[in-house]
Amino acid sequence: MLDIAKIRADFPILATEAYPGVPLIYLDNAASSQKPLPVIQAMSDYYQGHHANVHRGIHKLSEDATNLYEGAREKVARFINAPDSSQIVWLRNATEGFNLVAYSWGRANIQAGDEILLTEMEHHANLVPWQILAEEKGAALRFVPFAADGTLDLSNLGDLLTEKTKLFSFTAMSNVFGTINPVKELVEAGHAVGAVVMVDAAQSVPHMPVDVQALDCDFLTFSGHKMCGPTGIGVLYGRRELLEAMPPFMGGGDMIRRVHLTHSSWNDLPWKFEAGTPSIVEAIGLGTAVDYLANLGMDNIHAHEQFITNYALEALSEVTGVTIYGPPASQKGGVAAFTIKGVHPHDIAELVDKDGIAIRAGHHCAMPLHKKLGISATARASFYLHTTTGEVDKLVESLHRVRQIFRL
Ligand code: C6P
Repeated sequence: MLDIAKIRADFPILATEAYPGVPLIYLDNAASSQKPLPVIQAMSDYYQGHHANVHRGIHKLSEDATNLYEGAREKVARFINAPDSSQIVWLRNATEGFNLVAYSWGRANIQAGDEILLTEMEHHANLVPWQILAEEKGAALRFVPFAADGTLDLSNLGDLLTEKTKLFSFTAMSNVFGTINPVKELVEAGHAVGAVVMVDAAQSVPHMPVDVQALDCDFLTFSGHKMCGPTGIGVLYGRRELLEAMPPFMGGGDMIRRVHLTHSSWNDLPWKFEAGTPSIVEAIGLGTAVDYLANLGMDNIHAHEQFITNYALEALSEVTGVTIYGPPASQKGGVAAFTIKGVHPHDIAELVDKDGIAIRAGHHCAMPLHKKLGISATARASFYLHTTTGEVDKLVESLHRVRQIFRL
């Protein structure tokens, strides 16, 4: 069990006010999480006492910075049980993970007539890079549909996954439905037809234990800012043989071994994919964030979020005219996307904001998902390790007021 009051004291922003006299209630954790003091402190300490460029300096400060930066990579490798930290590539965010794989692996391996299998519940980050690749190469995109309850309909998976499928990429957890997908089963199905399998872990690594060796996936990507870390840092995990065979994504300093005027050779993994001065303090901040989360226990965090989600789904369902999207709490992470009959989701978000409650409204970068539901937008409350039932109660009270304002 987590000590939620103690955890909340670690997040300075949770004690602030959205408006004078109106305490902040932050229920937009799926968009970006808030940062605990140890992360803020580690980043401040680094700038106050250790900053220099990494991998370049002969001086002590640069060595210190390099050790902190590479030490953070090792922490992240341990956090997702990667076999080796050289398989952890630093990026800006999960979006860059898909773009890196699409440009580097995709351009070398996808040909006309090949198929790329995705699902209908993907975030744009796991759609658009493959659309660009498929168009360039003359490959086809296929989609695993979702059922009315927001879970994947796997009944036709055998027809969708064929020897033509070169890549299967899907989300471990939907950022709209909250559905937790059967990742291991899907990886096995992809491998059975010889496909390379990529996992969008942007909403899973921050919220539940993830073990890349147990999942046996080929690529997995996530963002630091959704898991108590800073913005500007993300991670691509890759299977060693694949990363080694892939050409670089971007060229420049640090990613090379030798440079001649007309050609160059590449650095070892993971630096082959890290051109230019990297996000040093951000990597260090993420290293501290994974220490913070691991110390609390990802199982405990997941259990707390399931408890809150269960509570929230029950409480929200009592609001007249509400529709909640996605499966029951037992099958989903800490996300509740909903609409209220007669009120646009943007109006819901704007009105609850007056009560200090931050939720998101819109398509949540999942336009095709909303199109299939026949709606343009949902309101979405999303929870994290510090969310309380009291905060959910405030949201529900505020939604009753929204209905009154609209005279419903
Ligand atoms: N979803 C949300 O409010 P970036 O922007 O690269 O850090 O993460 C992209 C991304 C990829 N996959 C999933 C499942 C995601 O949820 C996200 C980010 C945020 O739902 C911002 S749009």
